[in-house]
Amino acid sequence: MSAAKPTLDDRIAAVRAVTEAGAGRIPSALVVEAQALLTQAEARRARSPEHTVVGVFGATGSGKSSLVNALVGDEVARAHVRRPTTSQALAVTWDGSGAAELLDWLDVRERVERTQPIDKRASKLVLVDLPDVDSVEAGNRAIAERLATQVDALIWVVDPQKYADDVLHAQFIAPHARHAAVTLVVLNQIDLLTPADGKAVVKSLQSIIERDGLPRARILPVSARTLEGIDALRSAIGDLAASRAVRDARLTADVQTLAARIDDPGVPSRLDGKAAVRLRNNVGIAAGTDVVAAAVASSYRKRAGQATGWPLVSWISRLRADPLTRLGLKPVRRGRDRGIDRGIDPDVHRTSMPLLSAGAQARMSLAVRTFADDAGAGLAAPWRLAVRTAAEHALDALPANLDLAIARTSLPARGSWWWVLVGIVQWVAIVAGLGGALWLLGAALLPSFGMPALSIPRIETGPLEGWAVPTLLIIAAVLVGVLLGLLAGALSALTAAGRRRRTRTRLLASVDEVVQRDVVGPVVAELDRVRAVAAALAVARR
Ligand SMILES: Nc1nc2c(ncn2[C@@H]2O[C@H](COP(=O)(O)OP(=O)(O)OP(=O)(O)O)[C@@H](O)[C@H]2O)c(=O)[nH]1
Ligand SMILES: [Mg+2]
Repeated sequence: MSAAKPTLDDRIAAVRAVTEAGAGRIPSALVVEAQALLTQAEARRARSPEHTVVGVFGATGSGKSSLVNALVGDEVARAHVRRPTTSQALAVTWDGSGAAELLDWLDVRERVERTQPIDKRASKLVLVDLPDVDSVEAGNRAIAERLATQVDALIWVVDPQKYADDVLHAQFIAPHARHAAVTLVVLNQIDLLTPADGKAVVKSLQSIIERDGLPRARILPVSARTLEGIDALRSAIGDLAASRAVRDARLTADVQTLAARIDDPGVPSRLDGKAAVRLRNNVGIAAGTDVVAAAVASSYRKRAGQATGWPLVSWISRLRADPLTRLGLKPVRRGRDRGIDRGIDPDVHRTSMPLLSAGAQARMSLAVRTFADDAGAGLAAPWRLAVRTAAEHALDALPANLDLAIARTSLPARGSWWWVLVGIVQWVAIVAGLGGALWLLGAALLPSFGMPALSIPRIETGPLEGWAVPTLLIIAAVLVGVLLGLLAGALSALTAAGRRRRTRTRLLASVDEVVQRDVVGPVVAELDRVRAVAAALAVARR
């Protein structure tokens, strides 16, 4: 950990970050408390930062009001044997009207002003006498409890009879243990004890206070009646008033206490690239990337067959619908370029791929949930849930978005340059074959119509010696047609396989874009939130 402690400003900023990034993930009651604390911190810091408000708290009859009078050296507060006596907070100031706004905010109406500070460093002190914290009067208790959360420093006043009172310690002193640095514990009425008893009570009180969680809190034995120990108390209050850190210490402790009550979100595991690739592949399969890739390949083979097959039979395959058209991915003619048109109005041009089957839908959900759960492993339950929700949120729109992405992907559906060549050769062969046939037919039939006979030349040398040229023409035409058909078929199968791979790659890239935007992005954002909250909590707690 770095050496420098965070400033109060850092801590307040951290709490703000926690409430903002943690909303919906941190129990809302805690968020509300944090917001209230921020409001309070801002309010206190905006008012008289040079004043130190010290509140005098304790059970009824412990002598709070008497103590305030003893400190001030004047009867400013009403002390009485009647219980409870004080029912309103009373502030003593030594600073004219300087603290008025602060006292308005504290809602302390009764105010008295004196000119002689109780300690030379205490001119900016605001000493507040309070009603009893454990009062039978609910109103008294409420005032004391409220001010205990607002004052900069606390003085707990106990007396020899009730110094060990359980309720006082458990319900009032212990909950403010975090404020030990700005807390004084005063054992009043020591005039009622022998010096030896006084020592024993201080010792006993010390151990109780330690148990309350304030091991270093100072215990000051005093008597408001005989004024024993009052100077030491004045000087201790002077220490508090002189320290600029006191006001910050109180708010710092409040921030620390609150931050400690907020559960750690946990440490997000690093999102590994393989998980995103698995997600993309599974979502891609569910969305039909393989189906489209297969359709691109078979569309290519079909059109290649039409263009390069033996023309006398290849027309038959025209009767079959193009596999891409069947998916709503239409190969369109643009100039000489046969390809899938890009930038078709996406609202009009949708693929007519069947809506996701139940199986595909299940596969997609499983892929998304697995990804989210892997990403959220290591997080506390509410954060794991938030990661899952972020990913699941995408599931509603995912099929439509993927459909659109697939429809918009430019597919390698163009024909090949060699189709035309092969097509021309096929037709030349047909014409040559037909020529040979007509030749033979003419030679056979013309004499019977009284026309001059057609001569039929024959090959005179070589292995084909004796074969009639028209016959050879026919045989060559058929051979060329069949062989060329076979060759073109093999070539188109090879090309189609390549197209299939390329289609798959392109579609997966499109799917990846959607998956990154709809699923990975929100999950990463949630993990960033976790890190932000964890870091802010660490600052607020330190
Ligand atoms: N012997 C003795 N009596 C004290 C001392 N301090 C206060 N008393 C008496 O204790 C009684 C209660 O004193 P208060 O000052 O009114 O007590 P408080 O804590 O302000 O009481 P509430 O306002 O009711 O909460 C009074 O009768 C005081 O005279 C002290 O140091 N020694
Ligand atoms: Mg009183």
